[in-house]
Amino acid sequence: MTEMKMVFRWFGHDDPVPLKYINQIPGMYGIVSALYDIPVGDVWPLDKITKLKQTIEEAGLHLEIIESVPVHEDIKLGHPTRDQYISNYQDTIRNLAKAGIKVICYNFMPVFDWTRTQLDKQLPDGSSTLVFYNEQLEKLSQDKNNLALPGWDTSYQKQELQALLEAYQDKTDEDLWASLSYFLKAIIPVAEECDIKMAIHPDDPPWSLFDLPRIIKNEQSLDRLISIVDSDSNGLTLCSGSLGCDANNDVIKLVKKFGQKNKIHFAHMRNVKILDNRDFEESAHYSATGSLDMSGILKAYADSNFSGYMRPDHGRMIWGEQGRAGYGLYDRALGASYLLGIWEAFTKE
Ligand SMILES: [Mn+2]
Repeated sequence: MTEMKMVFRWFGHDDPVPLKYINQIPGMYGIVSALYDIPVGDVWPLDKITKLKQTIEEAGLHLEIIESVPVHEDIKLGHPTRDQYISNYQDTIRNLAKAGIKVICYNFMPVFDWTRTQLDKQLPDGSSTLVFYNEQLEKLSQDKNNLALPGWDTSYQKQELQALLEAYQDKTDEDLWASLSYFLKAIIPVAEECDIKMAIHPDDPPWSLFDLPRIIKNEQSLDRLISIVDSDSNGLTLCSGSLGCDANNDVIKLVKKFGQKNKIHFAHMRNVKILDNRDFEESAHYSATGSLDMSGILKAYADSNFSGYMRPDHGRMIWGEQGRAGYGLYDRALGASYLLGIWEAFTKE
């Protein structure tokens, strides 16, 4: 029986968390990372992928999974230029396979691939976390010409962002589905050939923002996604925190259903505290601190003999740690240990 592999997200040499510290977390199998200096849409060069893998292996960890290979906006918009970008994406898949990569996480969210309204909300215990408050969102989006979202302020030039938002103005959810379908029909056969599993990340949060179309948000959309191309290579990153901040999504049910079908290649484990009015706060992994039944979710994975990759998703900032919001060492390490402890209890022969 192959076993679940626990991995930790690492952002490369700029990441304040050293690889050797990650390797000291008990039970840590590997790293999930990406090449962060390649412009979106370009082919990832094999030598750079190999170098990243070497760096990680020298620290005693594996690199078998990538998060993410970003999808160029022209592909999502269905522009004629998409064919070149898709061809580049196919070459990136081939290069990643040559370096021994097994799973590629990606998403299909227009413009912003995650949205929070504050990244350092102080909790009563002195830790800080990422939150989504609709009252803050309204303030942030009052002036659509000056949209400045926490975490996105340096990703786009103002005019570039404006042009992009305009390009999506008349795009519907069905248009985005058509673009996703076109993309999958082109890349899944290549992924199959290379024995790579594609794993789409759900929208975060799983509803539309700023009138942008958003389509990967619930059970029906996951059903529709896997029906576009029937292949083991066309699968999911099941993010408990992204799907779980919509109380209508039953994460345990989703894991059971798509786990049985062998469609979940990557499990993101994160707890979230759902508040009124669709507000939410990211909480510690421990079930009682949020709204999700984390051991129930792990039980569903264990029952489906899950043998893919799992990572503790975001963590709070605790013990005075400074760093990348959501991606400190301490709280994610606690999360990994908590998850591995429950996993052992469910799976030990
Ligand atoms: Mn996630």
